[in-house]
Amino acid sequence: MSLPLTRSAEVAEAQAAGRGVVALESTIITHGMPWPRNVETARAVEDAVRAAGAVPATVAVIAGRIHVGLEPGTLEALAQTKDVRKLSRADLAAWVAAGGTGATTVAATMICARLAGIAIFATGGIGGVHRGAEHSFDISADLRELAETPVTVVAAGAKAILDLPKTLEMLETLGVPVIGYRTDDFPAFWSRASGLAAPIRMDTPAEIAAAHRMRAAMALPGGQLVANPIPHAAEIPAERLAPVIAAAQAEAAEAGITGKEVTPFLLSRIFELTEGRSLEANIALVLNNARLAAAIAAEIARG
Ligand code: PSU
Ligand code: MN
Repeated sequence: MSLPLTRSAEVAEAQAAGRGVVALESTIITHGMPWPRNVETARAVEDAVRAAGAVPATVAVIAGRIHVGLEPGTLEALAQTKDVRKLSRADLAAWVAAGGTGATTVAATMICARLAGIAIFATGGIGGVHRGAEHSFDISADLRELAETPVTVVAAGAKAILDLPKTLEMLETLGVPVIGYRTDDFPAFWSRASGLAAPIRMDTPAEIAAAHRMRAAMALPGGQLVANPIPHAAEIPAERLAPVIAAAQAEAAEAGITGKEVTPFLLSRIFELTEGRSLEANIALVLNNARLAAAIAAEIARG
């Protein structure tokens, strides 16, 4: 059976020429940010990757095909579509087989990146262990994917809506290298520091690329998580966010939100409660991650 996978012309040319390619997810567009900032951000992130010398490959499922690199019109249409399906590892294959359209999470984007031969992926924050997971068992499939799929993921740590100590423990259990980029502190998405130690520290894209290649040489399954702190100017101090997160969490519990609705619900409530400041920070950190991922991709392409 041949894989229903379509590369954009830009991605196909870059791969043929051995240039760096950076995968980008689409759930952040459809479920993580409101229209029209979502499509503006998606375009700005693609441009940031190009400006840094690599080629962007935004991933989504369109009418039963995995698209690696979206044409501008397709990106815009996806960003405007309401109730787009959020696809993770569990539903990706079933949805593609059924001819559906959907946005890929970190886990699903990693799978598609591997299928397309892309080693590096930039996003905002990965999913992780939710607060109260000891009762809800809500742990993102992103963590297991990092343990299985050999893609280096650049994120601003894990979203502060999560239980960060448990998320780090889980990553350690799964054997996922967590690399603080120019920091000893694991970043907390909207804030530069979580107060938790980053298990590994690296200060250059070349070191991250070398570790990526060494994992391949050792035939280790799984990827690396590069935790890149939000730029100083864009950060929201953790103390300011704590009550907002607590309020959003209480509302989610009150409303009985479960499963894949939890993360989008919390993000949109935090956006409303911070009067949009959380979104500005989110955009700044995604751009910052795209630039670093492009630099790592260029190093990996250099070989
Ligand atoms: N980071 C963001 N916005 C998002 C997400 C991450 O800034 O919307 C998405 C990613 O696609 C991530 C997903 O993979 O949330 C995690 O969802 P869950 O917790 O249901 O696994
Ligand atoms: Mn979940």
